[in-house]
Amino acid sequence: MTLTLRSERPRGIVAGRVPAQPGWLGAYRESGLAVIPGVLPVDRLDRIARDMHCTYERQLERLGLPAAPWSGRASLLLNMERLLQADAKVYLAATRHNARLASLQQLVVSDAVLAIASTLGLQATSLPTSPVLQVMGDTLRIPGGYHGVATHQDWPVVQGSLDAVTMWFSLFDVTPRTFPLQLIPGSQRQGVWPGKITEHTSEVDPAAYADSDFVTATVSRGDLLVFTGFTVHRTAVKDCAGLRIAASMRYENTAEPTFVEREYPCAYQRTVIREVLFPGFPSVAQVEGAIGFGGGA
Ligand SMILES: O=C(O)CCC(=O)C(=O)O
Repeated sequence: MTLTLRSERPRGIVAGRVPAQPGWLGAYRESGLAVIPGVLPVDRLDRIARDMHCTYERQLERLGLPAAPWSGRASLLLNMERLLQADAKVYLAATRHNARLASLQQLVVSDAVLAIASTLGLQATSLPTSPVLQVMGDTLRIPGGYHGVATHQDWPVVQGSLDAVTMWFSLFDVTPRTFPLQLIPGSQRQGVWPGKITEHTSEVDPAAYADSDFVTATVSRGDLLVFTGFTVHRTAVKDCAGLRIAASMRYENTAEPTFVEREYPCAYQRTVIREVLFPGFPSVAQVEGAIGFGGGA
């Protein structure tokens, strides 16, 4: 049985603005996690969901399959399911692409979000990597693929500033039945927990915790979940169904003394493929079709 962490939305909260005296700061310091109510503008979340929908819709059209027009979360899920059934490889490529959407990237570095990082004590906030898109759906399981992240901490995966913050942006309401995150309050106080590096993460030894140690974070649309790099957490999967899409993002403190001393390590590396991906592509006509050459010389 896990407790449920609910965000209470105080009166007068305006999306996109961080209050001068945030009530969540004490919770974050104490338990290593907090839900910040109503800070993300819902129209921005809608824009991201619509852009994601566009990605799946274009691919379905390309494959000659019917695509549902945008009408909210249900249409997005329907198109995701259709594409996954038609071609799992294309579905995965589309989902990876969605993590690169400008609308998503804009949200995670929006003024309100960076103000939260600064309220949490980060100076000259830096980003070790781009947002990681976490798609969970009982009808979107990929055989042999990941379905939820096992119990872990984020700091060992990044190894940057000790006071790094993870922020978790959900596009829709998250209930205890729609794949919420579960976290262990106060777990940051033990530093790095015993565990091992796995393919997807750095997994905490199951002997180190009990199910009853976790709280379930339910979030309303527009709320933001924040937690420390040492907060133990996992994806709740049991008895869950429907679609949940969240992006998680890490923020680091350029001024954290051990980060400075260690000369800014970053376990995430960017790789660039130098080979030509599609030999012979594009023809001049294709370039002209895409960008137009206008009337001039
Ligand atoms: O969203 C999820 O299910 C997992 C997210 C997570 O554990 C992380 O970003 O570290």
